[in-house]
Amino acid sequence: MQTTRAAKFIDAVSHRLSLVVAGLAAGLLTIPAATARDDILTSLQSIEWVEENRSDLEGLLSDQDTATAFMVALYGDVVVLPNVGGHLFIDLDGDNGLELVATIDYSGRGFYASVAIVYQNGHRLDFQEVGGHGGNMTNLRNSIDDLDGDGDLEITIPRLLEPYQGVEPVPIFIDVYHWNGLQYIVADPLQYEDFYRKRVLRRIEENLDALSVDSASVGADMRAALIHKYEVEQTEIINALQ
Ligand SMILES: [Ca+2]
Ligand SMILES: [Ca+2]
Repeated sequence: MQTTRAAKFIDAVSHRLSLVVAGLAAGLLTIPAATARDDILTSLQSIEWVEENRSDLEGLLSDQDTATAFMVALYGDVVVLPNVGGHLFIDLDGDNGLELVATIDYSGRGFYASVAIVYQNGHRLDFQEVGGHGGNMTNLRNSIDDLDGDGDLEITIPRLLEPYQGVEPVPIFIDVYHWNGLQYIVADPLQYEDFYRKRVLRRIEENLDALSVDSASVGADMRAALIHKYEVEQTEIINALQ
């Protein structure tokens, strides 16, 4: 019964989306109309977010535009509209229920610094946002991993340690966000010491080693800026693990 109802919703939305896509192709629309946004939200509220429905869920949010339209409808009246970069349905806590994770840009310039996590709660969709400290997330899939092997997935989000200045590389700190039973919160780095020491710190040290050799492929100014970046990152991690 529920599947039939869901299928009807999907048909209705598919039809609506095909009009939107046609509009986009014709250059007539930049974002789906409000009614289409509400249809996407209604459809996603009406379908059970489980592994068995993954293809339907992914069909409803088939690209960046539909994912953005969904988030705009979900957030409701907000002053600054979210733009979705990457998104995926994934079971974060191993209960067979899928969650939606999406990178969000608020600048309009493609800085995906925030991560939205959407959970199904009966017919309601709850959401929270984490991060938002300036680091740009370019690969969402690589930012989700079970870092401590307890079955729950952590989300890693870069945080800028210094403000952007032109084209110079900026030092970042990778924050780990983990599930506390109610929501995702930033973790104490000491709880993920292996991740920081064996993965993050090791990579920084490899980069510093490579930069210690004068290389023709990197100009002197860039080399100095990169060494500064990695040294700041190295210090920050060592301090955080004390
Ligand atoms: Ca789940
Ligand atoms: Ca974990």
